[in-house]
Amino acid sequence: MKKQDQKNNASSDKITDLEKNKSDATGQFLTTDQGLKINDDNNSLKAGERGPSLLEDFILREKITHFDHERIPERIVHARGSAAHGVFKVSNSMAKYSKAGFLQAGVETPVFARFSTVAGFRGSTDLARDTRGFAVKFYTQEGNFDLVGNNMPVFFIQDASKFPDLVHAVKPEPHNEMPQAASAHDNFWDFISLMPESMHMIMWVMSDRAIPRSLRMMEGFGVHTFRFINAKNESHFVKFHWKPKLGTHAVVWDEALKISGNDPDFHRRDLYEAIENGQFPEWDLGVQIIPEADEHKFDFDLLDPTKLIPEELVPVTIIGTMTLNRNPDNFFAETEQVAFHPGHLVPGIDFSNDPLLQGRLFSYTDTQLSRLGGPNFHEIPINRTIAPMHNNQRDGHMRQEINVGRANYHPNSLGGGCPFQAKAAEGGFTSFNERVDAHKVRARSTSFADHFSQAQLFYVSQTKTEQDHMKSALKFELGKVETIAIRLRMLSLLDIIDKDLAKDVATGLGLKVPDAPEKPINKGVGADAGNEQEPKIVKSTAKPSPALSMIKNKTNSATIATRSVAFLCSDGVDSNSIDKLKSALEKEGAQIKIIGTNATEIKSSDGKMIKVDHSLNTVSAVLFDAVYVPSGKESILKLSELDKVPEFLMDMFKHCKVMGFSDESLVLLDDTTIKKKVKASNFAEFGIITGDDISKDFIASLGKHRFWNREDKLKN
Ligand code: HDE
Repeated sequence: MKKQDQKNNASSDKITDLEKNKSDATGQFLTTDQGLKINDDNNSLKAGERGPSLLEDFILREKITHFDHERIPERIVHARGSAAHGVFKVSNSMAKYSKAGFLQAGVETPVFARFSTVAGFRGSTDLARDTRGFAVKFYTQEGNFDLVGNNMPVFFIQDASKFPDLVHAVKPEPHNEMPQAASAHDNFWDFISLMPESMHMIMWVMSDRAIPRSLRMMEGFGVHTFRFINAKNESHFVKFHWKPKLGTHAVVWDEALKISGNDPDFHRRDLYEAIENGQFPEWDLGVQIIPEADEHKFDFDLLDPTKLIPEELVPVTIIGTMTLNRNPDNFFAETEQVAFHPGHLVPGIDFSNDPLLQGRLFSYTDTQLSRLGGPNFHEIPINRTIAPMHNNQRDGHMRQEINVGRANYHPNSLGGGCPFQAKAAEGGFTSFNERVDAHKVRARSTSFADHFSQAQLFYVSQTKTEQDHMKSALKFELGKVETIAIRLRMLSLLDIIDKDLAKDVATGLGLKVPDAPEKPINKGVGADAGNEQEPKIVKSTAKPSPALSMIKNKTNSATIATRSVAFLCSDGVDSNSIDKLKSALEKEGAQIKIIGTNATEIKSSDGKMIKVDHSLNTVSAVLFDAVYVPSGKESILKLSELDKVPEFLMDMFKHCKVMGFSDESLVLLDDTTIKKKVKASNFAEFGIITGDDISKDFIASLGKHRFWNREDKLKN
């Protein structure tokens, strides 16, 4: 099947709905916006060939005016995103818990998923250390349901009122607009060091979760507690989880920095190419289900978005699978104009009182008014529901719909009472009938006061390798902070989480953990007497949760599908040595990239012409998951003459990726320090696979993804 065919095969009710807005210029005349055929698109109208342009040139004016207005404001957060169409199919009916039509047995629902970084501008690098947005619009038969989540299950703050402060602090500093797409600066850490509630999220952001290998290899989380409501109007609390079929994987920081220079579109390209190649990314959607009666059973508050429920405590029940199978046709029309909103609900799902979620319910419509220019953004094709849509909302900027009839109010008799309200039995949405009996207060529940237990839980759940990466991340981030008092405040907070962590970071910064932290660390919330809280410092009794560690996580897939392997070659390469490993890897779904010393073709020792995917001088090791150097005397000699080859191999080694050599090509290691670090007899244990028949071992090693044992050998 041709790639293009695969792409076009992926259809759905939503794709059909979008068809009516598509425009294809193939075989058509060039026209103005008014449909007037244009005779000359290369020259403006002038008074004589060398004379001034004429104001009368309505064709030039139209073209330039449109161009002048091509940009809309980028999203204030999550500006840089990549998206794809797909389908969600239920494998396990939720009927017992939710009456939502799209959660019932066998139902298939079109979706549009957008992944994003948070802090960077639209043109910033994909590999910033940052949280990733994970937003999915389900075009259900009952209206749009948006699950607007992140790739981390908790958040920095507990109350919506702190969101503008958080975002101001993390964005480039206002006086000089630096740094771009980075949290490593004084403003961010100043704010964080005064907000102990952010400590759990900080542990996540300092972990490798913040530098994913691929958007296809990230978990997703709804973060807040939601409710499922069943046909009997019974409520269960739920937490949403997306589990990638390819496992959850990350890169290392040095790699992230280098990818940002080599290919700032690394994640966007990876998602796009996987879909174009027919290697459709998939995620299982699951929920942790908590009966209403268990609301207060936990030692944290279900409404507190800085807490997660360990999966070992409440397992994730899988509902079905999302497959992304089609790239957008037009980035602006779809990826840029899509408008998500946690308040886009369907019957069977409802909110909890999480104060962060409650604030979001206001923000998402409000922001679209300035970003998309008015109240009719629901009419933009990518946002349009495939369910019937009728109401008495009218007019406004750029209204597309031509509402017929006289009555634009309810109740009416002139329109026969239409459109009708729907009873619950007819699918009308009713909010969960929760009893609320309270005083109006500006306050935070004392059940939100423990900011450290789950930060500890996350830290102790990580392997030593992962903890080391977190320490390095903190040393990097705080090392960029110029104000010593901020660094010290952070060390005091880290000290509460883990003494060794704080000490190690302090040593890296050339400082000492303060004996007595500045008191109070934060005057808590609320300014009035009696309304203040000191953060509660709980002694750690955290039992590690293996699900929180990417390395320990048993469900992390060993598949090598879509992993990319660089074959370093030049003229004179032994084509057999390429073919053997190539066909074995391709059978497992891996991607082979021939990296040649020139940009087009190389000639093998037996005279075959081999197409080059990339020339060595346009790529770097960080863009691939593994390297293999095939046999061929002449090829190896040419490679040995290039300075880039040892650098390529050293990066592969440093980033703990699988390396394969034939007996002949192993000589290329002589120009690196690798043999000094690992004895040849131990190569296999360190992911260096050698010999003339390495397919089996190479594939098994690639399935382990990284050989972290190399990190002990590295000196930075
Ligand atoms: Fe958002 N967030 N957010 N957020 N958020 C936006 O809406 C906001 C929060 C998330 O691909 C904005 O359309 C407030 C948590 C994603 O288009 C804005 C608060 C989570 C996306 C906004 C939060 C998210 C956004 C900017 C605290 C994870 C990108 C543009 C009360 C559960 C969606 C836009 C896309 C985008 C506000 C906190 C996820 C300004 C006020 C927690 C994935 O409305």
